[in-house]
Amino acid sequence: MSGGKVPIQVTVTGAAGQIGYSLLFRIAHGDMFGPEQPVVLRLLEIEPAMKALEGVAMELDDCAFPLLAGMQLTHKAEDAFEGANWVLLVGAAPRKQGMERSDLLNVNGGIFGPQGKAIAKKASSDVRILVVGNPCNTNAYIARMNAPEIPAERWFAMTRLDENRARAQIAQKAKVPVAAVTNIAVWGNHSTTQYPDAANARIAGLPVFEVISDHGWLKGKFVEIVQKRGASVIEARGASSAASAANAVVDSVASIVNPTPWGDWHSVAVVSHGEYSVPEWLQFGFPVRSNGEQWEVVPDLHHDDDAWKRIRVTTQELLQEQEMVKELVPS
Ligand code: NAX
Repeated sequence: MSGGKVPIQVTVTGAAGQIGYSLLFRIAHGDMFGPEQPVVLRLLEIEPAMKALEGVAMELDDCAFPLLAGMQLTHKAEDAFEGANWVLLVGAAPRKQGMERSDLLNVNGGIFGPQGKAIAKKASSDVRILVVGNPCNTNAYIARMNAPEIPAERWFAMTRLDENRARAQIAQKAKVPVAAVTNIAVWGNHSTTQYPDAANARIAGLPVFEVISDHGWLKGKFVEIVQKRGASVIEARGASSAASAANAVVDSVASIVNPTPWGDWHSVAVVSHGEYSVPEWLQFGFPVRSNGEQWEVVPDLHHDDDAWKRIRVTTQELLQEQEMVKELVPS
């Protein structure tokens, strides 16, 4: 039971979408902030989707979740962000046929710039934001740059689904339980240039390369499977990853607000302060550990030449994206 705790105000955008349909129920059940912590869900949708959102809210009511202390449904961004402690930016414009990456970036920039401003104006002074809507690294960069009042360290973009995908692949290859696989870092962009790093990962405390003898697989096929997993799910399911994405949102936030188990780390894209020679201000996927209040990029991990090459490729892609949206970012 909630034990008289003040509810956490959680804003979710794109709340009537497919990720929302899994995510809201997980949050209201207590999976994100724990079984003692009540939450208020502040749900933002575009106007045409409000009726669908009302249906989702009816289902949330019908779950009678003890931790769900209230819901607010709106199509007005400023109302949705009012007093928010956590903002989960899931809603985004989908990529349509024939759309270039630059078109997608510009359409979404039109959403994330104003949302950044509205968060800065309305959210709680301790607000933290996780961007899920794609292209999530650059959308986070756009929103963050439009909200200079909010410390840059409070902005996150989601690479956790990639981490979880990598964990499952390594566990299956090594024939061990997923819980034995730790220290997975996903470097760079949440895109097909991302670098899921098996070289620094561990199985029951041992380097993955000592446990899995097929190093060709670890350096080649494994990376490709993780990079293209989203497309494989679409091909099989006819729709993009939703429940697994919602699960990764829950994991991402829980890993930021709780101390990281000793020696481990998790993947999330954060503002670069030049770690591993990544240009400053990019929203870059790094291995991160948290003490529950603050986080840091895990320092001093070793990379071989191949890994550095991959990290440079994904960095280059993010720099190109940044260049494509420069008009959407105040100078
Ligand atoms: P859906 O298209 O099912 O839902 C998106 C919802 O956002 C829709 O209901 C739409 O009405 C709403 N929306 C659009 N513009 C909005 C705005 N300005 N304000 C509020 N709501 C708005 O997509 P879904 O499958 O839920 O995916 C959502 C986003 O997550 C997409 O951009 C998708 O690409 C991205 N993903 C990111 C992942 C990651 O790992 N970072 C993985 C999963 C997913 O692909």
